[in-house]
Amino acid sequence: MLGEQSSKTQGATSNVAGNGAGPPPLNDADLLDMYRTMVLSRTLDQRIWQMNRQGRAAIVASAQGHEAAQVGAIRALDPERDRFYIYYRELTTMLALGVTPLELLLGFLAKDGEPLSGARQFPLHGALDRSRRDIVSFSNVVATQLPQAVGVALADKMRGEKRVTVAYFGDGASSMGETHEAMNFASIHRLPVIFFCENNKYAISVPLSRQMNIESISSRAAAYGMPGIEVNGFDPVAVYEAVGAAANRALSGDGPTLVEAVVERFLPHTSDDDDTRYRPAEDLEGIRDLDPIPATEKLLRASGILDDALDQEIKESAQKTVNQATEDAENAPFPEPHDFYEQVYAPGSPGDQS
Ligand SMILES: Cc1ncc(C[n+]2csc(CCOP(=O)(O)OP(=O)(O)O)c2C)c(N)n1
Repeated sequence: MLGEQSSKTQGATSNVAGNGAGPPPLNDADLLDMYRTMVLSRTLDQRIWQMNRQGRAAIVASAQGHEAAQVGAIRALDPERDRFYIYYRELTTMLALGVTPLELLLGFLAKDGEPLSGARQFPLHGALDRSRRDIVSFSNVVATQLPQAVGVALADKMRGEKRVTVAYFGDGASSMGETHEAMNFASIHRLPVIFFCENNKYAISVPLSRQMNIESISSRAAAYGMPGIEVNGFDPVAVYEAVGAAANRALSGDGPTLVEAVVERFLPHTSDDDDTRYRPAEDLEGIRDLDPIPATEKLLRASGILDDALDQEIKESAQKTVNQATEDAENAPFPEPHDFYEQVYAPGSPGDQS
C-alpha cells in the first residue's frame, strides 16, 4: 500500500501532531495529481539538464530523486496560506505550488518574464509576488533561509496569523550554525515552522559520514526540545503524513518539527560538478532501482488507480507541456538592462538612471 513505509519519530515527544491529529487520508485524485506532478518535474528536469549540456542553460541543480519528497510535502500544506523558504533544488516544489514550466525555464535560460528575480539570479532564487504565493529564496548561501523562515514565523505568531512556514534545506545545510540557531529559537518560542530536510547524503562531494557523527539528522531535534521525524523520501504518501502531522502541530500552537526526508541525489550536485571523482559508480546503479517515479507508478497500478492508457496520457501530456514551454522560453527575449532595478535592486540604488 502507498505510504506503508513507516516514519520514525524521535525527540522530545512522540506526539508529533500535538493534538494527535494526522492529515486527512489522500483520495485517488490526490494520488494521481501527485504522480502527474512528479512525472512533469522529471520531464522538465531532464530537459533542463539536456539544455545545459547543449550550452543553453547555464547551471542546474537537479531535483531528480527528490520529486516524491517535494510533492508529498506540498500536498500536506496550503499553498495559499503557508510560506515557503526554499533552496535551489526545489523544482518539484515550485511546480506543485503552481509556478509554470515556462516560468521555470525562463529562469534557467535567463530570459525576460522569470517571476522570482527577473532572471537576475541563480535559477530558483528570488521571491515570488506575495499575492500569488509566498515563496522566498533570497540567497544561495547555504542555510541562510532557516533563520529568515523563523523570523517570519515569529512575526506571524506575534500578529496572531495562522499559517505554517516551511524551511527547506539539505543534509549539508543541517551542519551549519544558522540551522542550530534557527531550530533552537523556533522551539523556545514554539513557532509554527517545519524544518524540512531533504537528506540526499551528499553536500557536493562531502558524504554524510564526514558531516556528522550520528545516524539520523532527525535525532538532532531532541536537542532543541522538538519532535524529529525521519521518513522515506521516496514515498510521497509517507512524506505527506509526516509533514501533515507537523503542520497540525504548528497550527495548534505546539511549535516546530524537524522532518527529515531521506532521498538520493541521482545526478551530480549541479551541472558544474563531476561526481565520478568522489562517488563510486555502483553507488549510483543501486539507487536508480529505488527511483520514486516508477515505484509510485507501480503502486498506483497495483491499487487500480492507474492503467496503461492513463499512464500514457500523463507522460505524453508532460512531454507536450515541456516541449511547448521550451519553445516559448527559447523565443522569449532577454531582459532589458534596466530591469535590474525592478526586482533585484530597489529603484534609486546606485547606477539607477531613472
Ligand atoms: C555558506 C556556504 N558555504 C558553502 C557554499 C557552497 N555550497 C553550495 S551548495 C553546497 C552543498 C549543500 O549541500 P546540502 O545542504 O546537502 O544540499 P544539496 O545540494 O545536497 O541538496 C555548498 C557547500 C554555499 N553556497 N554557502
